[in-house]
Amino acid sequence: MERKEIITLEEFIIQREKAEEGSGAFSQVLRDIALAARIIHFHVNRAGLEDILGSTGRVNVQGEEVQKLDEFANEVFRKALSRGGQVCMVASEEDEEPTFIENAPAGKYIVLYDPLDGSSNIDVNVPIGSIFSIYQRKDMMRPVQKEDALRKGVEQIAAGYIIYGSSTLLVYTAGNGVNGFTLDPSYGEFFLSHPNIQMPSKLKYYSFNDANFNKFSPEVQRYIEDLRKRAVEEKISSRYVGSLVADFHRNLLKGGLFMYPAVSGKPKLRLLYEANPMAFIVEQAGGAASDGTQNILTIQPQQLHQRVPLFIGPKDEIQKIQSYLLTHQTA
Ligand code: P6P
Repeated sequence: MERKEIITLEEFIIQREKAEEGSGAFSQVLRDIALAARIIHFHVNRAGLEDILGSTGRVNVQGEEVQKLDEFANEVFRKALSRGGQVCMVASEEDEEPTFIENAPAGKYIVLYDPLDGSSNIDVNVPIGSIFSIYQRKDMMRPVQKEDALRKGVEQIAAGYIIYGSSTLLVYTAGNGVNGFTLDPSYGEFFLSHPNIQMPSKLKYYSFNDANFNKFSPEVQRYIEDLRKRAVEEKISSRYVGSLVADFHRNLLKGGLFMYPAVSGKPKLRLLYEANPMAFIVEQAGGAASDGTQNILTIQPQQLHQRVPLFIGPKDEIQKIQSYLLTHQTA
């Protein structure tokens, strides 16, 4: 049997840096993220053992109860990205305002992240994840400012997530395909396990919170009713664990549609550090992402914590959804 080439994340990063004649600055940002992932992996896997479960009693900018692990993961990302000297500003789902990195005012990169998404699943052992989005600073001639984070998703230079599940996987794209790396905790090393991920074009799963059905727009309801009929003939199953990274990762590998439409007209998921990174990844894997009427990556953000409806999956399915919804301006 042909022996699979074993390549570490570090070797992969160096290969890509050489191929693209990079300076090494972007590679350092990826290393910083991989370090954060290893630290968070360790604590997520011990969460049940350490007195880290349960809430801090604090509430974050989204009005959600902050779990101790959320707060910890937020600190880990900020410290890891500060150490490398390449990142001048970070913005987190957990923080109202961005953080300007003192020791890297000349850093070329801006990183937006959700340090631990799906945190309501921490206590029940459902996979959770970290999501990140990387931009290059537009103007190096002036100090970086908050508005430099309000960029269209199409300007991302890289995006990825870490899923802390049956194993810990780091999946990312830098605009040249999507690759997945599995952490071997005994070595503390990520190994290339999912080269050049492509989303199957056939729908095997659909994922949405059915409890919200009566609060979706009539057009979304009509699409879902027709999808349910197709499910029988096309052998499509419903799968929804309430953790975006887990639901998205399964759909990316197996072929599935994830949707979080506006509920009573209100969208939930965040544009900058949930929808945009997943949209970049899915496009690189042959899929598509929309807010119901336009490509997620073309939306011009107005605020840091802006929310959008999200429909993400195989290209044909997203086009079908847009044909249902374009007759009505809200999704
Ligand atoms: P609901 C988790 O809080 C999250 O932001 C995503 O990870 C997940 O897809 C969604 O919200 C789940 O929301 O309303 O179905 O519990």
